[in-house]
Amino acid sequence: MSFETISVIGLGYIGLPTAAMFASNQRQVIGVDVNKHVVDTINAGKIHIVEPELDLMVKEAVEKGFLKATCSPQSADAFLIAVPTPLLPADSPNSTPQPDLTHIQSAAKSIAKVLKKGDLVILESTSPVGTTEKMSKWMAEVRPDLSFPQTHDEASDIRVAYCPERVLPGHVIRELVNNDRVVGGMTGACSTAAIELYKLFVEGECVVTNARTAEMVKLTENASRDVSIAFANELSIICDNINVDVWELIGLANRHPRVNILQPGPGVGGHCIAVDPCFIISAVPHDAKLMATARHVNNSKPSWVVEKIKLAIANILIMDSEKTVSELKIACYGLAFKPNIDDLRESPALSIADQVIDMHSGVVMLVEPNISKLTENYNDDLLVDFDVASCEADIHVLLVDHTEFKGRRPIAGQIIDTRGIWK
Ligand code: SAJ
Repeated sequence: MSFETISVIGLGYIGLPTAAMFASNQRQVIGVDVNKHVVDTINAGKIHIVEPELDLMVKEAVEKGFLKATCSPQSADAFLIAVPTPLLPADSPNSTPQPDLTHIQSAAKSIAKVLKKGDLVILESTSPVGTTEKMSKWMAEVRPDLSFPQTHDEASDIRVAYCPERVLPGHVIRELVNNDRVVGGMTGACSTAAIELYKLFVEGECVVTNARTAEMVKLTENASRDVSIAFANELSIICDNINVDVWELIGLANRHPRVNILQPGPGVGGHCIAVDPCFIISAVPHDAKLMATARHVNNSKPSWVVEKIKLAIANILIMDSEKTVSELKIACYGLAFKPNIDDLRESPALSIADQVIDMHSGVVMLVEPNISKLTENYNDDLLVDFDVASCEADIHVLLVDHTEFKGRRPIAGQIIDTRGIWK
């Protein structure tokens, strides 16, 4: 089996680094994305996301002719699908949102047109259990002339596997190489082909299972982290009530050899931990009680932080009766969903900043060192430097523990530190 040409569908936070890894291993890589701006940016040797080392890898791969991007799929020996699987809006406030598989469906149908006998198709997008089987059926509907694993088992023309990505944003390149991979082929032959493909750059172990288990592994990893963070967030609320420093508490408890509590924060963000547990909960709502509660605890943390801000405003006004609300300046430090990245998706920090902008009649300042411009929904004046905010604001709300915020802190004003770095 040789994979001379590899196509990656979806050139986002996972697809683009994966495409760059294959290209830097001298394979011809065709990146496919529906967004023309993304395609043009990559073909110009540039990138549209922030990820250490990725810019140089893409530049070199494009210059050497190993990576090109296009809006429509072309023939290749292997296809990797890394498109988003967002959640659909919930039907009611109490129902769990359902996953939206339309991007996978349209990717599968579009690559089906260019498939040839012997090709390998791998789904990497985080997906509910059973999606790989559905994807294979969608491709079979378009190509009745080819055989697929669900009908022809080991003898199928097309090999299909689910292999979840597990890389941590900010460390993607290193983790793509070093992490172990779970390889869930629909048949043994599918797994063997997928391992051969990943071994082009993966130095971690490739562990074989079936597609359904591989899908559940990915969901389980992120649901487990969500539950652990919910425990830390609940502790932070309890500690605030009983006047105990939660960070000192966790540091001390973690000295126990079998205790490893995670860190509290303003809530859980990103496109994975805050989303993936819902893929389990929506499938088995009566059984996934702990996961549903964890989601509720983490989802309600931003509102708790906003209440803290309201309390700080009230306290200042009580202490200084000359002041009016509109004279108070509030600074929010950090908008990204976690430290040292520019990614605002599902960011609790951004949601808190939005609520502050909506509720506060005075000046609001946003400090986000990883972003030079906010979207058109925001006034350009909102984004200010750390030094301006830390000198001028009356209330300082630390939302993300970016490296730039460590080792310096505002000298005056009230501090609401959701990350425990300005203690
Ligand atoms: N967070 C806390 N406290 C913590 C750890 C995280 O509040 O102690 C918050 C972060 O601030 C952030 C959110 O959780 O808002 C998620 O951040 P994260 O660093 O836990 O995870 P992600 O979303 O960047 O990446 C996760 C990783 N999954 C696990 O660690 C199990 C990564 O390995 C996955 O590849 C990724 O999801 C994914 O793509 O699914």
